Amino acid sequence: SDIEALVRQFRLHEVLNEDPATKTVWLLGSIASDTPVAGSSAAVLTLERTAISPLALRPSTVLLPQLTLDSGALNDIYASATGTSHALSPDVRVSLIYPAQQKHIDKYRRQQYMWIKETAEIYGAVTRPYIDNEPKSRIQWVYNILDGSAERERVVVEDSDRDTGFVVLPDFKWDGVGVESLYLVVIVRRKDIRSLRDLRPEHLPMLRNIREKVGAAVDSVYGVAQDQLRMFVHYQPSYYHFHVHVTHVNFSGKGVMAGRAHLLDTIIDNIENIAPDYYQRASLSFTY
Ligand code: M7G
Repeated sequence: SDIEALVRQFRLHEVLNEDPATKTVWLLGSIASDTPVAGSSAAVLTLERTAISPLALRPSTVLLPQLTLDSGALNDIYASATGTSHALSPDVRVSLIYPAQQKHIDKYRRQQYMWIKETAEIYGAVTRPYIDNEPKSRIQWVYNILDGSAERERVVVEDSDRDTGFVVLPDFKWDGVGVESLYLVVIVRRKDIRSLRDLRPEHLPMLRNIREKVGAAVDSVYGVAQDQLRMFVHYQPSYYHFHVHVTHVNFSGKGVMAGRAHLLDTIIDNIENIAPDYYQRASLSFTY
C-alpha cells in the first residue's frame, strides 16, 4: 500500500515517547530527506502492539505451530518465555503523520503536563483567539471525510442532515482487530462548532441524534450493545471541529482519563437540566 511505501522510507531520528503499558512507541524521523525538523520531510510514526483478539483463538486451535518461542524459564509448575506469533496477525498498528508539523511533534513528545483551570474569561481571552488563529488546513482531514474524498469506504454509518447529521468511521486509534478495543469517531456535518465550549440548546437534537443512531448502528454492525459503549468528547481536543469519540467500555487509554473526557450523556444533561449556557459559563480543567 501507499502507507507501506512511506513507512519503508522512514529514517529514525529520535524516540519521542514510549509507553510499555500500551506497548506503544512514538518516533520522529524523516522521509525522503535527511533533515528531520518540522517542515516538509518530518514524520511522526506510531507503532503499537495490537490486542490479542479472542477471535483468533478459537477453542480447538492448536497454538504451538503458530508460536516460535525463545528459550525461557521453567520452574516447577511455572513457565515464561518470549517468542513470535505467526498466526495472531495483524500484531502491530502503524500510524504516520507526514509531513508532520511542529505541533504534531510536540504532541507526541514526552512532556510534563500541568493542570490548567480554564474559566469562561480565560477561554475568551486566550483559548478562543488561539483556536481562531489555527490554519484551516489542520482540519482538512475532517473536511475530506465530510465530502467523501477520503476514507469513503471506511464509513460505518452516516446521517446527511445539515444540522443534526454526522459521519462515523473507525478512528486511527482502533487497530480494528477486536471489538473490545473498538474506537470510532463521529464527525458532525456542522462546521461552526469548534468544541464543547460552543454547545448550546440548539445542538441538543444533534447530540441526541448521535447518541441514538450511532448506538444503534454500532450494535448492528459490531454487535456491541449501547450500554457497552463510552461516548465522550475531548476538551481540549486536538482538532477544533466538533466530534465525538465512541469506544468499547473495556477500552482503556489516556484519552478516556478524567480531565480530558466529557461524557456525551453528561453534556446533554448539563445543557438540558442544569443551564442552557452551561459550557459558556463553566470552568473546565484539563492538562496541558
Ligand atoms: P481529538 O480529541 O481532537 O484529538 O480527537 P486526539 O487525537 O488528541 O484524541 C480526534 C480523533 O480523530 C482522534 O481520536 C484521532 O485518532 C482521530 N483522527 C485523527 N486524524 C487525523 C484522523 C484521520 O485522518 N482519520 C480518522 N479516521 N481518524 C483520525
